[in-house]
Amino acid sequence: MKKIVSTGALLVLFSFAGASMPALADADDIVIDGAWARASIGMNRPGAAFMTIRNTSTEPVTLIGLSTPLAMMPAIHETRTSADGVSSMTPTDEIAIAPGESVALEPGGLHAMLMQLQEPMTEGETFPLTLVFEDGGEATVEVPILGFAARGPED
Ligand SMILES: [Cu+2]
Repeated sequence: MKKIVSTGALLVLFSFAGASMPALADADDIVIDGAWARASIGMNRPGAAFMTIRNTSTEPVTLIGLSTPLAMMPAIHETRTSADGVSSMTPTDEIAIAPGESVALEPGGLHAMLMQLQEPMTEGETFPLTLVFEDGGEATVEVPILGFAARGPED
């Protein structure tokens, strides 16, 4: 996991000012495990990324968005399969994660949909994906791109 955003200095300022500001969710509170994505066939179809997001803080956090230089329109989606076996994807505006809990983004469920790819997703490469939280905190993970047929993260 790569820590890019740190709000530590900011928090010190707030505490000196005596503001009763809750701690921002940041790379220290959010642990991202097992991130992976599948290689794409060209750029016309969206890609998808998967991971487990763990909230190690004592406050609930809410994931509200994604950003990555790889895709113009990244979004959180959920795949649902109806009783008659038809799967469909719907955008999910937010994912609340309770203190100490984790949420799995995995094939057939929640996933990071990467729409409008800016370049093909090539096996063996990685790309940064930033998770944006409701309180303004962010956590960035470097996502490895696995093969077309990958079904889970590499060990
Ligand atoms: Cu999707």
